[in-house]
Amino acid sequence: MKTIFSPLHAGHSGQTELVAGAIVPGFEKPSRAEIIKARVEAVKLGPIAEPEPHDLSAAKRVHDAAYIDFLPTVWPEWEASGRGGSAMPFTWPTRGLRGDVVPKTIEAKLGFYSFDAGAPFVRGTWDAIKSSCDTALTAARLVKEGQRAAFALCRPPGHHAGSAFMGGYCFINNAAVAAQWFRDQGASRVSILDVDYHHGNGTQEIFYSRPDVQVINLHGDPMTEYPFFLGHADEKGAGPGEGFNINYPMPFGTTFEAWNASLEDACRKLAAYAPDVVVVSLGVDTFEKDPISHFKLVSEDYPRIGGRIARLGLPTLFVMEGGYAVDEIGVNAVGVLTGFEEG
Ligand code: SP5
Ligand code: ZN
Repeated sequence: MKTIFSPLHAGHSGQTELVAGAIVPGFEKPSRAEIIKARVEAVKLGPIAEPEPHDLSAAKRVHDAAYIDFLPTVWPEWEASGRGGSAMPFTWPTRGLRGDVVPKTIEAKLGFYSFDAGAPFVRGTWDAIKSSCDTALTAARLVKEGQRAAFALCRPPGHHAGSAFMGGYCFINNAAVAAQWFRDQGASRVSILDVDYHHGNGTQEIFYSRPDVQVINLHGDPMTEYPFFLGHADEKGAGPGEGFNINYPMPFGTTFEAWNASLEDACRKLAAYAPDVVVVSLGVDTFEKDPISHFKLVSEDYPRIGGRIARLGLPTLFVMEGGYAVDEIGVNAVGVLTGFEEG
């Protein structure tokens, strides 16, 4: 399958994040994408091409226009104000505060448009965000034009970004933008299968009331795992979307055997929905050595995941999400893709 990759991701570099009370180097770093790209080349998965630029109208189909228009202003405004480090918020309009008035000061605007401090900006961040979204849309077009599958090697990732919020290393929800683009191109139904370790809270929020995009998530139980405030099994969709959001929260220590039982159930529900296309939010932070996660998958498991997805027999867009065990990220992520091609 073809891979779409943009070198502009690399400008989103040197960010810091707040973990356990300390400002530390970001886990979501450029080497992640470079190592996956090197593995795509090493196993000869297929050609690698750069994304075509798109305007922001596709992103605005799933995100508030004001939120998207805010993103390119963050770094220039942060820098012009004399602030240093990475641009990130430290205050949020939580319950009881005014969430309907956009303040004027940059860190307050960041708080208004985020759910955590986990989506820091540096100088190259906006260009990386834009190129990551373009990567998903360019790969989506390959699938729309008849390829069985394509790999959007997106960085930064997207599944924690909601209609008007960033967080968790995510700014634009690349998978959601692609799913909506497929709908706008004539697909009747689209399924998003999110296998990242963390719940795709942004994706769920975007499509929660819609029957035309099925959202399925396999993830760490939000009672004990980030992002904590969404992803429970009783969240099944609202109104016309009821029944089209499916969550499989799992405990710390989950091994492939138990995880795969969830995948099997997910694939049965996905097949019953009979979508025209599948968008896979591909995170490999389920890996046993992931530094911020608590599942126990091993490298040999990833091709089996790809093989199961292939047996759905549907056009498939893979969109890169998380995975922080950098040494093995290429083997694991590309393992899913080679497993798909052999499946
Ligand atoms: C796309 C994606 O995978 N985003 C994940 C964002 C996770 N951010 C919260 C990280 C919390 C880490 N806490 C454990 C630190 C262990 N040293
Ligand atoms: Zn993740």
